[in-house]
Amino acid sequence: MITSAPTRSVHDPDLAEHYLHLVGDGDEQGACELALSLLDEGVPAQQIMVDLIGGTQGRVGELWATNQWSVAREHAATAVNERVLAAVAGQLRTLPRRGRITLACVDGEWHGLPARILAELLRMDGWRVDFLGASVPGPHLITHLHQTGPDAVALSCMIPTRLPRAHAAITACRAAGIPVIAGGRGFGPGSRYAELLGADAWAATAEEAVTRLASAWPPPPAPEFPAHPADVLGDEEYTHLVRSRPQLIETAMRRLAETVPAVRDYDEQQLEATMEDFGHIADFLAASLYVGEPQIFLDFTAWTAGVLTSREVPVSALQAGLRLVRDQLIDFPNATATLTRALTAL
Ligand code: B12
Repeated sequence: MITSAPTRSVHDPDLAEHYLHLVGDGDEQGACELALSLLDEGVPAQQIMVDLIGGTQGRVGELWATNQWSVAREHAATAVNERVLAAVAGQLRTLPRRGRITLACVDGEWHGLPARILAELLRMDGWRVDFLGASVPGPHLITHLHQTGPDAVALSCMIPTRLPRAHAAITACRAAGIPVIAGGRGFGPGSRYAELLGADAWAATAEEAVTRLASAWPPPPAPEFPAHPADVLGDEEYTHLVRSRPQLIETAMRRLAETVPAVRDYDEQQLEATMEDFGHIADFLAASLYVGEPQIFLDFTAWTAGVLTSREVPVSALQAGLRLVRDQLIDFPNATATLTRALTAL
């Protein structure tokens, strides 16, 4: 029985640093012990999950992005964080007293931990949660809904490239008569694209989602919007870009080798990474056209420039790549204008 206030706080920078060190060292046992001792002391489980585990996960990714940690170290640290989350959740006993909720990451969305944190917070608040995990294809999600009949679907989208798939999932859930709460950074600042894509509700954080679902659920039916999605979203330019993606990348790779001779000496791994980068350019541009928000693409290019710089790749390489893509899209004014804005900003 805890009688006094906890002596430690997850907001203490030294404690956060110590936990990051354990996670970065792959010290699963040490990290679990620290988190469980905080829980024993009376630190609320929500704080451990959101602030300590979630906050550390953000730092792990930043260390990867700035090339201070390898992908392998990031993956190992993410695995430790997932394990700690499960260990803390395993200590809690709550009986379902609200409804049933399905929680899934949209198709192609591999950032699974933020949704997992939300799942645990909802369980603690008395929901029966069906957590479907990362990258759930739309048709499988709908089959699951028909089998379980939940009161709500919570959809997580952390990268805007998945917004078209998120839109398809939201539309299908609503057609099945189940209201959708959307969240995750992919839905933009203040979850602004969630509303545009027809979600019934949205929340910026897991705590906000818990409050929203506890106080006013189900929400009043949202107006059917857009009445004819194809008229507003996913216009001709988006459709062209998605259809021509393989050809666009292939041509850009060929022309890159012609204009930057060093590319001819790339090994297989470097060629693969370059192709992947062209894929990201195409995907972020497509999402930007789909939603009609150039900012999605500008954020992506600014972030990519930072990632490349910390790996000693000159920004001129990204600029060359953007020009090679733009050259192939001259008949598409929105795509061209967005690429030009990104080039100017770089
Ligand atoms: C760790 C990480 C990764 C790991 C993921 C490991 C894993 N298994 O989860 C790896 C290295 C694999 C990765 C890969 C990529 N990543 Co990444 N990643 C991150 C990072 C650093 C942390 C993500 C995280 O877990 N945060 C911790 C959580 C707890 O934070 P949070 O967002 O506050 O979470 C809350 C809310 O989002 C909300 N929430 C989440 N889901 C839901 C759902 C509902 C319904 C509700 C209501 C609320 C809600 O509740 C959460 C808890 O409060 C972020 C940047 C960041 N600082 O967050 C980038 C980030 C998400 N990644 C990004 C990118 C670009 C990528 C890649 C494309 C990189 C690449 N070039 O390959 C790939 C794409 C992979 C894919 N297809 O999904 C970008 C997204 C771009 C953008 N928004 O414009 C980000 C934002 C980095 C950036 N630009 O600064 N990534």
